Amino acid sequence: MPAPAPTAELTTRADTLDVIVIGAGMSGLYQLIRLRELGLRARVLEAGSGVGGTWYWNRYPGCRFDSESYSYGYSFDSDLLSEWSWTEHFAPQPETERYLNLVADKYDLRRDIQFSARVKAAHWDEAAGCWNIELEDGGRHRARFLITAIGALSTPTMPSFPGMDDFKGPSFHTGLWPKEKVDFAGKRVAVIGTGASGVQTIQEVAKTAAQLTVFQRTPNWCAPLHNGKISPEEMAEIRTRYDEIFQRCRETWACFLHTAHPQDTFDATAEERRAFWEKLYAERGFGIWVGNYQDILTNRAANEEISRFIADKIRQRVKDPAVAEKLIPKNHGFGTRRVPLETFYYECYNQPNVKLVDSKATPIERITPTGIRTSDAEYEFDIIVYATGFDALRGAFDRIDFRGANGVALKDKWQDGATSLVGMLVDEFPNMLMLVGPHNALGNIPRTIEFNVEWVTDFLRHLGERGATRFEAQPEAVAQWMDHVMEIAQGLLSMEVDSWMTGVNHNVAGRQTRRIARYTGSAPNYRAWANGIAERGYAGVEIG
Ligand code: N01
Repeated sequence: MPAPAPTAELTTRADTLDVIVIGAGMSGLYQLIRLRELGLRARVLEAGSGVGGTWYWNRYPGCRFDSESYSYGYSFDSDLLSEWSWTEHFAPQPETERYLNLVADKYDLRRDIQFSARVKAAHWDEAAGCWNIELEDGGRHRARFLITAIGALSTPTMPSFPGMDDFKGPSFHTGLWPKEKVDFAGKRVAVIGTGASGVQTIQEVAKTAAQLTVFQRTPNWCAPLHNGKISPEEMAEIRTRYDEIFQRCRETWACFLHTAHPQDTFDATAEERRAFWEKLYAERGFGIWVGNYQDILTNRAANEEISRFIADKIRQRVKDPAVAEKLIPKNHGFGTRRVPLETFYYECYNQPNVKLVDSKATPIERITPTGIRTSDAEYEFDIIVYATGFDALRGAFDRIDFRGANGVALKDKWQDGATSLVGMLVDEFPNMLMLVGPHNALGNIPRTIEFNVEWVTDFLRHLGERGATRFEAQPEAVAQWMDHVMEIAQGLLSMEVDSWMTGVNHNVAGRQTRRIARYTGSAPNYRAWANGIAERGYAGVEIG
């Protein structure tokens, strides 16, 4: 990977930039490209030593995305689409990191990125009409506009078991994985957590570890990924369909290739349902979750029916019935939390070197110098992996001291839940824009990233054409959007369940109550709302 660009010049520059972007992940990189096209002087501040964001930090074994690779990459550059080849239907992390480095090289982005620059504070200076940015290392910047590209799932969270610092072996959080290879061969390994990161880690570590013990507090409903290699011939064929692929992603509910089947569960006969579900279960990707009958996430009886189907699959795949029962979620229905996609995950529990511990029944009491003590046993480990998730959506914002007009702190403003206008603007925070902020349409995230970046770019162009120097979302427009966000989430079974999607993280103070933290309507609906603002001359945004 190319070395980071020298940054001394950037940190000592005293003049005011047009734009500061925080974060050099997928959104920050694309935003920088567009800002340059507008002729704006922009700098990206990145905490890591390389580009990639999620794909820079999450290097855990088996890490990959669950969107089809060819629906995940950038769509804006036809040369890039012609030149880049995905080698798997669901690319692993090293490939995606290479891809994002290629983009950084192709557009010579590194000269405007300051690496190892973690932003500590961003304060709006009303008199000067600009943002003052302070880095953890004391470096400072000033810019007229501030764009956050800090990710939705970018702030890893650790549990607070007593004795965590006493463990003598190495321990890692999946979201802060070291660059050096971690060798599990012949080791006794613990994995705590069974979300999407835990599942991917477990199925990989199980291949080589002498002994793998999985500490599961809440089982998740997992379904097969059905990954596979893409041959050069197949890639050539995929390239001819890129227009169609991206058009499909623009039309579907959550920007995936899959979208809900336009029929209710009980409008099909029992035989039709079974045949349909067998087909989805055997297909690649998220079809079983987002391509299912349209009512499985709103109709309780329908949800119970599909949950029974998946539970039977788990029972068929796990030999020990007691272990199978532990792996079947009992407190939430299928799809009401993020469905981890897996590759022989359930079969791991048939291996003699893999053990499942129900850490709700027998909670972890402490980490010891040599392992983990639960309420009923003492385990010895060489390596502990924390797959314990993220302070989602608001976490990255809380960790920077954002101060808007009259010194208002974003953290205080969002104490009872984030508020925004289309997930991109916040009232009282002038000249600040968020890429994939709270209440954005998530789903296949790069598609929303491209939409957000293009919306922000058009908005900045509009400001430039008007000679405007200040903008701020109007509280009435924020309230109207938030009413819509709340209303559209009514009746969703997922709103009855604790998960990062409902803003719950028991490892973070103030995150114990469920809130509507993301936009649960369709991506086309989200885009229509945001485009409507633009079409009405940025109605709801005060421009001066
Ligand atoms: O995090 P999670 P994740 N004691 O929050 C457990 C995206 N992603 O990193 O459920 C014991 O889902 C916790 O238990 P519980 C994707 O959107 C995408 O796995 O709270 N256990 C849970 O099992 C995903 O949804 C991809 O009871 C504790 C786990 O840790 C999101 O990132 C791959 C605990 C956390 O699961 C987050 O996934 C990976 C404690 N104190 C991630 N604290 C792909 O695209 C937490 N847990 C493939």
